Amino acid sequence: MTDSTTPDRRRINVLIAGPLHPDLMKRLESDYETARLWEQTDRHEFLSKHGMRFEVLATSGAIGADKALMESLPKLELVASFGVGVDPIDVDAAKRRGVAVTNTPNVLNACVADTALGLLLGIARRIAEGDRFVRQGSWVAQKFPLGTKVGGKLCGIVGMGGIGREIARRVIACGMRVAYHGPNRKGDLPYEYYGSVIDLARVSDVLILSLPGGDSTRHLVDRSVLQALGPGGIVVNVARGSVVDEAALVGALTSGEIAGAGLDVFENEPHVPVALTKLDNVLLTPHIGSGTRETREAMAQLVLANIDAMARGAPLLTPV
Ligand code: 8YV
Repeated sequence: MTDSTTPDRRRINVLIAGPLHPDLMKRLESDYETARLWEQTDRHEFLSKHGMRFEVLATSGAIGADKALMESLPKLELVASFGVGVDPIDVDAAKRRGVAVTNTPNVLNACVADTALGLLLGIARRIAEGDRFVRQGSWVAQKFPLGTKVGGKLCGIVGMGGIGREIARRVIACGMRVAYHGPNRKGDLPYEYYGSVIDLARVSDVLILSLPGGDSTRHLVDRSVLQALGPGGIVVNVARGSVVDEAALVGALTSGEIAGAGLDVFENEPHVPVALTKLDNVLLTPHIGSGTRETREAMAQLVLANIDAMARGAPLLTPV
């Protein structure tokens, strides 16, 4: 409901940084004055001519928003991002300027956790490998090698936020035990806490990564962590490619220093090291963690709700 004191939603100008979810784009373009930044032939000229207009920058965890872009928008009040991870957004620069940043937490927890469980079972039970085996007609001539039971094993979760908690519930349903690492011990959780990732890796059979990306977590999982996990160990990454030293991971998978990996994220997406594509003990997905129709729709709604709140002068729903 609007009254004479609340700003007219149509007067909010939204700069769309790159291609977003189709329904989100449709709603933004019907409800607000918008422009598509990525379609401008001369981005620099466009920003110097029209940068003054925009109060909102709509972006995503894949597209981001750097300091230079935000500086070219002098009236910017809100960076509304589609996705929970804000690592490609210069949040500090935004905050210094008094620009709010919103993301889309929680609505994607279940689907990202489902993806992690799928990758774990896919590797432990050799599901994609079995699919290739059947399709190639190998079944008639050979026995398929045995997999690994996950029940009874210890699942180390790195990053016990909303997604980590959902992963814990799922692996417990499979009979696994859970321990975790993160910046803080969570008083409400019964799982064992480890203050360092290497100590967690040492006791874990499986390491699932569900922590934020960014400078502070870059290459947190390095060669020493992979060695600590050991030759029976499985790594599952649904966080960011940057949290793993990818070269060390390829080395550990090739040499048998760890048993396998299920990877939804990579250091240089959409490029994946060729060496990974050659390995049978690796399951690769194209950053599909939150990629269901239902969850992407919920994320789009949350982006819109944040922009709408800003336009009405109401509190933001999910500020970072
Ligand atoms: C999205 C993600 O696919 O939420 C995140 O941080 O990585 C994914 O859910 C991505 O952000 C959308 O661009």
